[in-house]
Amino acid sequence: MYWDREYETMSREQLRILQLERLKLTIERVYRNVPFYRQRFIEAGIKPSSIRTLEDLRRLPFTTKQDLRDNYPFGLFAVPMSDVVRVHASSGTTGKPTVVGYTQNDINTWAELIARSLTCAGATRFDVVQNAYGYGLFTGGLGLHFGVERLGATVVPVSGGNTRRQLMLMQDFGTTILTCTPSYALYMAEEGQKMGLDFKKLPLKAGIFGAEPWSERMRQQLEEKLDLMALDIYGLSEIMGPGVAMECAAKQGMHIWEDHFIPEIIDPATGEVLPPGEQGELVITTITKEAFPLIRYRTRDITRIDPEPCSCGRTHVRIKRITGRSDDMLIIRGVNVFPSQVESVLLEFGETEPHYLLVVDRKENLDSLEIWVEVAEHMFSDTVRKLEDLEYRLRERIESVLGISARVKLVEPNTIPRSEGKAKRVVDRRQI
Ligand code: ADP
Ligand code: K
Ligand code: ZN
Repeated sequence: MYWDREYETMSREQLRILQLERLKLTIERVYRNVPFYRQRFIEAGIKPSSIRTLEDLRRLPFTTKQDLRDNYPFGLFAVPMSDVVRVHASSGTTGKPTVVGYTQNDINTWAELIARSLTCAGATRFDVVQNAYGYGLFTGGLGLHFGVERLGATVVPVSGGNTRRQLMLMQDFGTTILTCTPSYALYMAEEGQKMGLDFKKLPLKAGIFGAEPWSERMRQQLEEKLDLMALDIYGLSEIMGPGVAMECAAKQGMHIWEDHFIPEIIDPATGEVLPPGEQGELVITTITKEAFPLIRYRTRDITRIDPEPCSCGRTHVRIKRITGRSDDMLIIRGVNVFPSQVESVLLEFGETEPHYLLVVDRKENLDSLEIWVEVAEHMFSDTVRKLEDLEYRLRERIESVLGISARVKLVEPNTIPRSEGKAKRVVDRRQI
């Protein structure tokens, strides 16, 4: 029932003692090894010895995605590169990704936390886990992968896409647990239905879905169509990757693994820490990471903390479903997309007007992205060939910068509605 009973059910009192001990070590480590943090702490008049209680955490400055970008690629690493055994990366805001690193101990911790998370879904070494999160620089695929192996279950590293093959393997290998984005799971369910597949006859028992926001309505649909228990998993590369928090069978929010992470909820406008239970931006401090510790990292994810004891017996607090973002990041097919990335591509080309619009939609549970771009009048009087050529080049470039495919639609000047205040760059038609 638990992967790590001692830590998962530790008393709140003991947990706080452990957190403080680990926090102090982390603060000492970053002060010693990361010039960025030493500088920040000195500016704030803080020495490692100033941190005496958990409440003292509030005195430390936040770390933001911008700080990661300013220190691209390895500037915030707290160990020499010879101790870094892996890097991952996720979208940055201007085309440069956010790079994160792991020591061997970090990889071990991650595998442990995934094994813990899988156990929340009832997984054991007898399970066959079809891992349809993307493999590669993104943390989803490899993150889950190592945890499944740690648990001793069988991992099928199929990665995302190729739905027919997914469905074939699911039947042939007797997949019992499916891991992917919730929208892709729904898409698979519907493709399966079309092919006449009866999911009730398959041994599927749980789905571990995350990397994008979803809803209770989607949970119901997934559970009905796939005939499994659908659970939410949360994470972000900066903090570790998937498995920072995981829902248990009580389905009342995701236990955030507090022996490794300290969560806070702040008012995104003022930075004030909010009282327990209030909704705001999630801020996380890592307290065991070696290669890439983060102090008070602003996730930009909006949620709230539920401190009530859970019926499963785990003592770690739960975060509720992520209801939105406090920045303009979009999540399309699980991939983080910033409108400013599209803008930077358009600037590179110089053949377009500075007016563009991202139209995001979801058809048959598959996200689509269409980018409308205004081009100069004369482009339309030129040969069609020229327009098609520009469309093609833009599409290729956007695909390589965003990491997902998009349709590019070139439109005449003044087609895209102008707004008085802040330009409206996104139309999101998805309903989840
Ligand atoms: P991942 O590979 O886990 O998606 P990224 O770093 O690419 O990691 O993306 C992290 C972001 O994805 C989070 O900050 C959050 O906005 C979103 N995300 C991850 N898991 C969930 C979830 N279960 N529900 C809602 N959003 C999520
Ligand atoms: K994501
Ligand atoms: Zn629980």
